[in-house]
Formats: sequence, structure tokens, C-alpha cells
Amino acid sequence: MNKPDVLVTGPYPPWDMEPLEAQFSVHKLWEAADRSAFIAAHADKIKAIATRGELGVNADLIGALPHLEIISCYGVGTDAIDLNAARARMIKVTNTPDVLTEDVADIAIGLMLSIARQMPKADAYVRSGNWRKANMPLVTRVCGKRLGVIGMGRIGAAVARRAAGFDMKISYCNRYVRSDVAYPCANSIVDLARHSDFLIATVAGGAATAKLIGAEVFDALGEQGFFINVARGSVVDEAALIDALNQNKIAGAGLDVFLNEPNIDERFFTMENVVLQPHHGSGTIETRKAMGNLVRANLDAHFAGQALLTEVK
Ligand code: 8YV
Repeated sequence: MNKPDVLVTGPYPPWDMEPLEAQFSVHKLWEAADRSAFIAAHADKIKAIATRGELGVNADLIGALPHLEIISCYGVGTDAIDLNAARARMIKVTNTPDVLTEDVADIAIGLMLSIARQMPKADAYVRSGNWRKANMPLVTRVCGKRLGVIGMGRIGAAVARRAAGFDMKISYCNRYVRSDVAYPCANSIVDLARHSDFLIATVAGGAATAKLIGAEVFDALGEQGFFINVARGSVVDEAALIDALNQNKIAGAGLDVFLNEPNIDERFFTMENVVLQPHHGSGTIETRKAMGNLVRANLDAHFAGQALLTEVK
């Protein structure tokens, strides 16, 4: 039997590439010297795209593949996939929800502790030998403080569950009030920020949430407040964030996501009041293996004529 032709936009770890290449006829877009020529040469065969959240699939690529049936995304966020272009052609889209929720929540809590307790700075303090000369200046407590969660979806709820273990006073902002969540829902993000010591963004990216968090929010969070972003760089007005950090309008930020990753604004590199991560929320071996399995399971289901496991509607 002929293996279905799948265009793969960027590499996966070897434990995913191997089964993918065994099951499908794989076309590696990232290895092509001339992408347009490569796409044109294989366009009449390709029925599926396997992509990664950050690589997405734009309308041009969808338009160039007349037999495309499904896009399987390694990542929960589909903001880099042109869903309208896919829908217009009834092309199915799948993502990898649930399997990464707990790891992303872990990194949100890790960033909150890291920036408040200044753990990277403290690590450097010990290594430099400065500890022998004097004790390190004191830092900020996390437990018992007020936490505002922006976006009470799967990841927001997992962050709140963890924060409850730190006796934090949790409230949130969401598109709608969650009847299954006991925490108070704020009227606006500014209001949430005003009543938070830590503000964690977990909201989905995309046009609807672009620059949702801006200068007014940082002013409301205030000079004792910390901002954590494990969502998308796009949900923040990054110029306003950089200004708030440079002018000490907020106490600091823990950031896993940025605009223009990985070529992020270099002003972050020299800031003292940030802890930075290379978009690694889901970046554990365990979770990435589960994500890879789900990417393939959705492709398998599609080509077997079965119901998709995690279709994006
Ligand atoms: C990944 C993500 O960084 O799931 C998402 O939306 O942002 C991440 O898990 C990425 O998609 C993995 O390549």
C-alpha cells in the first residue's frame, strides 16, 4: 500500500522522525534549498502537513497544496496556522492539548519562584564567591500572595491548582466566568492586575488577544508586582513591557515567550529584573514524546477514516 505523502515543516526529535518516516512518505521542507520549487514539485501528492506550533502553516502554503486534507500541529496553540484558509477548504486541523498542560503550568510556577526569589541571580552570587564577602540582599516571598491568572483555560486552571498549594489568593480573568471554578473572576485585566502581586498570562494567542496586556495593566500591577508570560509574546504590548521593566514600573518579569522568537528583542538580555526561558513550557522529553505521538495518532486516524483525536474546531 502506498504511504500517504506528508509535508513536514520542521524537524521533530529522532524518536518522532523514525515512526513518521516509517508510516508516511515524508517531505522535509526545512531541508529544501528552494522552498517554493520543493513545494511545487510535490504539491500534487501531499495530503497532510505535520507542523510545529511556532512554524504554523500560512494561507500561501495551504493554497499551494490542492490535495491537502489535514494539518497536524505539534503544540496546543494554533495561532500560526491560518485556520480561516484551512476551513475555507474543509481542511482538518489538529493540535496537542492536555498532554502539555501540566508542564506549562510547572514552568509558570517555576518562573514565578525564580523571579521573586531571584534564583538565577542567587546562583550567580554563590558561583562568583560573593557569598564569602556578604550575604545576598533579601528577596520577595511568593506563598500567601495574590495571584491573577489571565486566561482560565486548561493551563490557567493547572496554574491555579499549583498556586493553591502555595496558599496564594487566586483570582482570574477569562472570556467568560467559569462556573466550575471557585475563584473570583475580575471585571477586567486592569482590575485583576490592580489586585495581584503576581500576574500570570496563560491565554491563547492570535488576533483576538493581540496586545491584550499593555501599559495600563503594568501600571495597575505596580512597582511591587511581577508579570509571568507562558502564553504568547503577541498577547503583550512588548514595548510597554520593556518600558515597565526599564522604568521599574513593575518589580520584574518571568518570560517564556516573546515576539519574534528566537530573535527576541535584545534589550531583555541586559535586564536585571527578568528571568528568561527559550519558549520551553512544553519542553520536557516526556511531554514532547506525548505531543509527537498525538501528531501521528491524528494523522493515522485521518488516513484510516476514523474520528480525529484532537481536532481544532
Ligand atoms: C511549543 C507551544 O513551543 O503548544 C504550544 O502552543 O507553544 C509549544 O508547546 C511548540 O509548538 C513546539 O514546537
